[in-house]
Amino acid sequence: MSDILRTVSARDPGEKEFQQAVRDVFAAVKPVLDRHPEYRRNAILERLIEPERTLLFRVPWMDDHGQARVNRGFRVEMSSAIGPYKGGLRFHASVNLSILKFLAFEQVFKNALTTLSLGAAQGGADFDPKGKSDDEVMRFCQSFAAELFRHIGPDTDIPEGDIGVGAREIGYLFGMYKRLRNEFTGVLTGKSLNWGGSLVRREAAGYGLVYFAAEMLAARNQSLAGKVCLVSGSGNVAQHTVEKLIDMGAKVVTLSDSSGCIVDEEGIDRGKLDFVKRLKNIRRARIGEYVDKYSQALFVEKDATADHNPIWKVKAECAFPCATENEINRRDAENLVASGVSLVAEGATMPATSEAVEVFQGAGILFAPGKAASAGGVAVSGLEMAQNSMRLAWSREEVDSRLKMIMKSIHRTCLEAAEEYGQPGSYLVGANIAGFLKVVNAMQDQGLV
Ligand code: NDP
Ligand code: 2IT
Repeated sequence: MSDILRTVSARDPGEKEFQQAVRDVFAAVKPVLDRHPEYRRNAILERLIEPERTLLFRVPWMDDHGQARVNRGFRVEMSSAIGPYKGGLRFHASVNLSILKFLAFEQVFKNALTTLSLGAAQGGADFDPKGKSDDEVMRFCQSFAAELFRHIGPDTDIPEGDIGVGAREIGYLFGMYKRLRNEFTGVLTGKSLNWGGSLVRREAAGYGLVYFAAEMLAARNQSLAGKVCLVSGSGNVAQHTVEKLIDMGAKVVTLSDSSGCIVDEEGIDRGKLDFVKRLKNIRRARIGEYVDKYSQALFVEKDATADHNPIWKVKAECAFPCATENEINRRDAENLVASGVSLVAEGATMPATSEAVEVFQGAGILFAPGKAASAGGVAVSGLEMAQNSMRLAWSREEVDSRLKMIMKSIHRTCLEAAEEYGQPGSYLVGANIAGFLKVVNAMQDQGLV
């Protein structure tokens, strides 16, 4: 296995996020590799780390001042072993090939856990939607779709949103796809409800995360009721995590964005959450405005030079990181443990560094990796695809009950795989092994492709 890790760092030396994801997954699946020497002959690991196809393209667009601009667009089609390529599109200034390869690699195992037939991809652009007008966002999306359209399709590759891509962007991308192809198909998920979107898709990642955490606690005869919870981020996943935590009787005391975090010891109730939704989804403003409205709360500005994030020092019992990768480092993990947190469930993709995860394991914290705990989003994308193929729309109750069943099933699958491979109770090991086996078995069946 160390040969593979050396290959990754020699071939793609600058891709630190991708290397981190590969190292973490392969370390967790080591017991499977030991049992299956035949994987080596078939170059299973070598194939898993090489995307089936990587698209890199120019995205020219005109800003509101009549100035032409150029961004880089990407789509990393990682694996079609168990279904068509499926995964998000991220628009953020930090987007590069390493980040998209890591996200696409994680998506392989996450999608395998959903119980549905979904391959894996991830794409996006180094376009920063912050401060852009609606018209600029539309022109950018149209230019992006004018190239992406030739590579995607309802049975080939079905993108969805991720950071910086929500219903507005999916709408503009879909409009251009439809125009170029002259067909109305379920080629994108996360669509608005009146033209093919699924009920509960917007809520799915956050709701699913909370359903998963509730299962973890139920397995120990506990519940979320009355638990003090930390949530980071304030976008799609964070908002719906808070919403479901409130439903379950928990008390959420934090939120954040890239400018800092807010701490509200009284708890974020439904009214405050509605304010946050308007603030972030409509006005697209900064989280600090929360304290202008709710003056008992505290805003702590982000300090890029600090070695820790103050959000993870707030006293609580459960933590749900829902912003971005590597937002919890070793020091943050130690702070979480010291302040009494006993459950960490990842809503974001790889929010904890490898060192942070080691701290959680060492302290005996209940830890759920994002590929299991935040699989509810892509799972409901799969349900949106199913509804689109049938030209039907299921009720909210139908989709929500399927989501609950899927999260329960992922939870059970993780525990069974962990048990079988001698690490009972480890969601980290169980999630990686179960996802890995599903994909690798399909690869074995389909020959050397
Ligand atoms: P959104 O764009 O809706 O929200 C992202 C949030 O994270 C914002 O509050 C944003 O702050 C904050 N954020 C982004 N980058 C940084 C950064 N570098 N430092 C600090 N804060 C940051 O995205 P989502 O909620 O959709 O995605 C959040 C995470 O969840 C990602 O890791 C994504 O991969 C994962 N995920 C998403 C799913 C989905 O269906 N959308 C499903 C499963 C997982 P600001 O507003 O300042 O940019
Ligand atoms: O990280 C994720 O799972 C997503 N951004 C959602 C992907 C999808 O295709 O629904």
